Amino acid sequence: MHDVCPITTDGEQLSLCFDSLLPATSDVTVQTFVQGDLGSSNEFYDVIDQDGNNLGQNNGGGECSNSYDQTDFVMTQATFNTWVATGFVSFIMDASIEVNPICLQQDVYINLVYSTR
Ligand SMILES: [Ca+2]
Ligand SMILES: [Ca+2]
Repeated sequence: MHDVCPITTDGEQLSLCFDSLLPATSDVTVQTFVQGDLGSSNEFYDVIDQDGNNLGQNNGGGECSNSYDQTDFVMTQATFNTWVATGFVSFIMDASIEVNPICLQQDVYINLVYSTR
């Protein structure tokens, strides 16, 4: 359950939106995956939730590595279900300005992992 979102400009903010989600019966693991221009300490993505909270960074992966680096965050069932009730759940993967579109494979995606019953 994910869309791959390519980065096309320096430091781009990539929006990832999920709809038609079932409410959670557990806390939710937000699995973020990144690949691309991420070889330096100043090259990373901030992960922003739809209330504008910064969940943390995914700064993993090598320079133009063609495999994804995964960083997980956890959000509470209650918060998640508040968002589901609005009809969608969205995140922003906010690239630092040092992340440039210079690699062959340079994109991000998010998986949401939780129980529904
Ligand atoms: Ca780099
Ligand atoms: Ca760079």
